[in-house]
Amino acid sequence: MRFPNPPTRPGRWALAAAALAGSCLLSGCFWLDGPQSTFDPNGPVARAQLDLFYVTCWVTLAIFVLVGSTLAYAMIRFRARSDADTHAEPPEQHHGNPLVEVSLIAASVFSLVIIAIPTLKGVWFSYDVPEAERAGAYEVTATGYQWWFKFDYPNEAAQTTDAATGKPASAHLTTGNELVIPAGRAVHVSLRTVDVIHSFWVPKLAGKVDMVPNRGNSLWIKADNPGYFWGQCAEYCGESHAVMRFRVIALGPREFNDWLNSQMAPARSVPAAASTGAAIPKAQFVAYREFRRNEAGYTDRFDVSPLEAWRRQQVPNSGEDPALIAKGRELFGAKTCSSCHTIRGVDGAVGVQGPELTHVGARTTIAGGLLENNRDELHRWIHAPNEVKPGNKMWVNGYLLNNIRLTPADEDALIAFLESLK
Ligand code: HEC
Ligand SMILES: [Cu+2]
Repeated sequence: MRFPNPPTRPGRWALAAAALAGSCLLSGCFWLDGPQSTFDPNGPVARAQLDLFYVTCWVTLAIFVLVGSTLAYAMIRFRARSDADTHAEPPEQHHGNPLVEVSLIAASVFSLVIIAIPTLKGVWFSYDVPEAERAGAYEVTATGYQWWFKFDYPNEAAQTTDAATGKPASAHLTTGNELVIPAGRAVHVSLRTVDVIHSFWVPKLAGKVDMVPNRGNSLWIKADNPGYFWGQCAEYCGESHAVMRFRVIALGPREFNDWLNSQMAPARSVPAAASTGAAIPKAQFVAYREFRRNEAGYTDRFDVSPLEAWRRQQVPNSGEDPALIAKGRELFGAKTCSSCHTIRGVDGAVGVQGPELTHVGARTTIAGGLLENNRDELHRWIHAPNEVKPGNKMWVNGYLLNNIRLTPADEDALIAFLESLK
């Protein structure tokens, strides 16, 4: 039997392209500290998962090197060296070698066991807070909504007023889109959803766990140190899934307590006074730039040190205009914003369709972590939520259904009010 001529060798260009693609891939591996990188763990759960990843990686790398070098050896050693070789009869064929086969099976089983033991340990470890830390664990509940996260603190009371009687009452503390936790302490997070399946993922603290309707999943996280961590819904959940994000802010014990105390208080109320006029230059939004949908909005200042940005955000802004704020407070009811948003301490603002806004001014981001919480981005959001985040419920069930129309003056007032809610 004669063999046909071998196919032509891959061209030099193809080789060069493959080398280029390979080195691009490799160089990508050197930037491993991005805000959502799992290679830069900041807590024991994420670290355990990364260690497991490395075990798997090394075992498979060893297999790759073994198989790859055997293949390379066979290809080079037994290649056709001359035209006569190419057309020669194939050598005598063998079939089966019990020793080789049994040892290959044994080697595979061995590799799988090496991977399986730490995997099972890791599954157990990340499933629930370890026994030793359970007593001191902090409890929160995260609930997925299309397309934002609600965070409840079931053990923290928040001051509010009873809607029916107007008397002071208390509810548990609720926030949205930014989960503030104590650093250095295990936090047990119960996972819920009100609509479809979402997935809770803070890459630097722990792997993903799904939020499934009618199923009580949970996970635990622990931040080694105070820090600011990016989170993301990791299960496709509709139109704006890609921008369904959140933040986790871990604080030292004292700072965490201060934060809790300020959150429990009802919304900050700025005493009514005559307009200072100077606060907001009126034509501020005339030259408003166009954004593409889903385009994140952050200033450079924010990115450099988000935890510092978070701290700056806790303090009331200078140059507030009390009259403008008072007008915004009124518009919040008049424009039906209050039917979807709770602001403890503001009459009638008891809605629960949207994130709780009692202290929204003290958050660093809005709209599910898509936009930095500043005047421009607040404007961008309340001016045309649909242009920012397609299909979001504030637009569909609010602006469209309630026919909400805001004049530039309304927007100024609402923004001043929202920014005052520290
Ligand atoms: C139909 C219910 C509804 C109405 C009415 C409504 N909102 Fe919202 N709002 C939402 C929802 C839902 C979100 C979360 C959207 C998302 O991120 O996907 C939201 C988000 C927000 C946010 C960002 C909060 C955060 O932490 O991300 C602000 C600020 C806000 N709304 C202000 C307003 C104002 C001001 C009005 C009135 C002009 C208003 N909303 C009317 C439902 C509503
Ligand atoms: Cu989601």
